[in-house]
Amino acid sequence: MPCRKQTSLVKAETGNLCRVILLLLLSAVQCHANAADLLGEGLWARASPPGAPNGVAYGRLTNAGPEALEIVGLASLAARTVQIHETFLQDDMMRMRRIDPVTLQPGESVTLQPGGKHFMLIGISQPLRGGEEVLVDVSMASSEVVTLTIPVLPPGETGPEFDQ
Ligand SMILES: [Cu+2]
Repeated sequence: MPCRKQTSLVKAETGNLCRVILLLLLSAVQCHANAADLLGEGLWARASPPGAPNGVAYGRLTNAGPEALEIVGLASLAARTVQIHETFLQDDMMRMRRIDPVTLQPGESVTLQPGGKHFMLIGISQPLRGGEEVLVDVSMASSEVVTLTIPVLPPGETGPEFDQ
């Protein structure tokens, strides 16, 4: 609710015009797309087999705020490149392709789960081990960044399933 807090501050400062304008500017920046409005649920990463070049992670991302959020970039110290992929069938082969940037309207979610969309951690710097965590920075078009903390599950374990 940071937008509402800013609005009430503006009202309290009506005696000082400069202050009001400054607060309005701050309020406009914060309300445009509050990074905290991106909610990650049921996040998990697969433990990677020895020697695997890439890792994969899942979970649900929801825009819990009042403005559209555009995810324009992903990054992690754990991998050279992070992308959001979808899986599709072509000529009887499962293939994947990059789908970010992704725009989420207010209340909209994107669900990443095995067999479908996923975070692709390309060029992992070391194997993803169960019990560890991967941090993924998600950049918005507003240039705000949300850091997702993604636990790595032990081999063979999977995270929660979501209805699509
Ligand atoms: Cu992929």
